[in-house]
Amino acid sequence: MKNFLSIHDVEDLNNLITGGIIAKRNPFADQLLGKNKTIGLLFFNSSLRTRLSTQKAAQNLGLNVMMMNVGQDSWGLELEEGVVMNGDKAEHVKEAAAVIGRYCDIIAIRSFAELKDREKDYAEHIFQQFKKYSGRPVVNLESATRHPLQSLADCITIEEFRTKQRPKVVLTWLPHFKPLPQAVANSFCEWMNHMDVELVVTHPEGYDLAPEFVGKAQVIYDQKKALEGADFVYGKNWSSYQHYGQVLTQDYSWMIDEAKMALTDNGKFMHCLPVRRNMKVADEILDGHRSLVIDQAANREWSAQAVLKEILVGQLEE
Ligand code: AN0
Ligand code: CP
Repeated sequence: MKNFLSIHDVEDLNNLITGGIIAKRNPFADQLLGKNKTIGLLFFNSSLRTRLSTQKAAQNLGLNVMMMNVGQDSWGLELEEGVVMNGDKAEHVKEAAAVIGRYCDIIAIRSFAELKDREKDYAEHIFQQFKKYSGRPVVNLESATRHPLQSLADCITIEEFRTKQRPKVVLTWLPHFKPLPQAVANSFCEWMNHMDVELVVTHPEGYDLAPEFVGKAQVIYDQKKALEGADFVYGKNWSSYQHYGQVLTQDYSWMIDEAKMALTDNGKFMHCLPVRRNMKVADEILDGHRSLVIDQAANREWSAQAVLKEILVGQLEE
């Protein structure tokens, strides 16, 4: 593997999932693979899981880790090409990426959607710039449109907890008053489309995700109908894609509680975290036997380790 920006960089999904499960059983089997190499973790936005699990995975592989909150620890980065830099950004991404590329063997980046200009967000400009100007492999720690390390951890979790060959997986929109990106939902759909599952997506009208991510999933606007017989219920809020970045409704009747989960087939509840309790999901679910959210978060370490291992192996073969 060269870069890890989306599922399109994955050669064999089953191998990658197995790689995560093997890393979980024996975390230090490859502790010499990253020796004398350095990974840079660049955060343009907040993080708990991504930051700690990626650092841990890198350390398990023997990598040195450098971490930076871009714009807070460092200079603010200008991303537009050809502009007169007389604003608040002191450094251009062209120099910054090239310099970081000299210090690091792998560069991992978190940069959320701004939710103002859909075309701009969906072009994933900053990831392309870092790829181009650093000359190093780039790993997506959540971009404007995708969160592939989360999706891989979700695949590992479903693989571990499924009781059927072809489980029913329902992605449900949850209420929130703030506009959140579509990245986690997009990515989850994209990866589930490559798994042997029956995928259903449910949300209020106006919240349809981009068709290229929905793929062959069935879209049902009636949440209760969608939940019937589900084995896994994956909750996430996202803002509108059509009316880009807008909160069209804050319909709190979309919250997941035990009455909703009772419609499932002994279904498990999944969420990438962080989650707002009793607004998106009731305490009784998060504190009960149905919740897989901590197992999912734990699997972030193994998804990151599987991906970093493939990139390091790829560098050895160059
Ligand atoms: C982010 C999002 O929705 O994309 C990160 C999730 C992993 N969530 C929030 O901003 C609350
Ligand atoms: N799920 C996830 O990516 O969490 P953080 O935003 O805390 O990294």
